[in-house]
Amino acid sequence: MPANPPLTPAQVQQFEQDGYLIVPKLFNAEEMDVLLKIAKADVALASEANGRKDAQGGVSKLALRNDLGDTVYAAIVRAHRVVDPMEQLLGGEVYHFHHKMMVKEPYVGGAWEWHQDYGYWYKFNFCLFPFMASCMVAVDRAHKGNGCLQVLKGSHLMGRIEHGSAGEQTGANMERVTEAMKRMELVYVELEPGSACFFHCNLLHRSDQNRSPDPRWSLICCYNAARNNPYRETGGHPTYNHLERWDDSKVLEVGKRQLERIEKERAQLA
Ligand SMILES: O=C(O)CCC(=O)C(=O)O
Repeated sequence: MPANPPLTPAQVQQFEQDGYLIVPKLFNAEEMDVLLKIAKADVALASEANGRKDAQGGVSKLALRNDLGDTVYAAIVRAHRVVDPMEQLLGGEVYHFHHKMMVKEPYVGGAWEWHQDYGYWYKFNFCLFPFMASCMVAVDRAHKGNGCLQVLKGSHLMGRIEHGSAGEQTGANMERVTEAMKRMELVYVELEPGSACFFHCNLLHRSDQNRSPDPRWSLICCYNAARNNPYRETGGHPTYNHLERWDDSKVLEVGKRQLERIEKERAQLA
């Protein structure tokens, strides 16, 4: 598979200015189809996907993993087309911090409060610098109606804002967020399946409940710069570990193999 061209200087500049960059069609329809089939069949996903209730009773489910095995998730995390742009945007070698499948089911999928990822990664994961970013890959079409990601354009330039201490979903200091909202544009990151949004760890973001009949599944791959190794072991996300990169073609190759294994296991149980 021919390698994706590097990001252009204009794309890098856009990320630096806005705090995020959308890359359409980073993955193709067949790859997203395989990923979705695996995610749906994934027993581990069902047991790991814990629900987080939002203030209105909606439930945001996610399956978070710190490890990389012989799976389609790992093939995406390791793919040149994700890692290479990430290294361009973060200015050097990156390693895998974790990845998570975000599941917002029709009508019940929950909201996420305004936050910066670095609000948590600073506090709970002991990373000194905000040299961290995520790549959100839309598995289903993400739109305003099914609770797509919302970002405050340019808000990463504010630096880190205080966050509550009780874990995730405690959110960023709302006094700051309210002022930021008066000054910066709120953007609904609507994505077609396979398209991706790279976003900076200090970008303020949130999402609404899914009130639509459409599911909204997305895979978020998070990276830390190698030069930003946490200064303490956290028991949470990993410290620096060289990330082996795989050819982009591995997404389908590994994904199809995983799907075959799942189908074989199902047939044995039937
Ligand atoms: O999936 C979403 O809507 C939000 C996810 C998010 O905020 C996060 O993973 O930090």
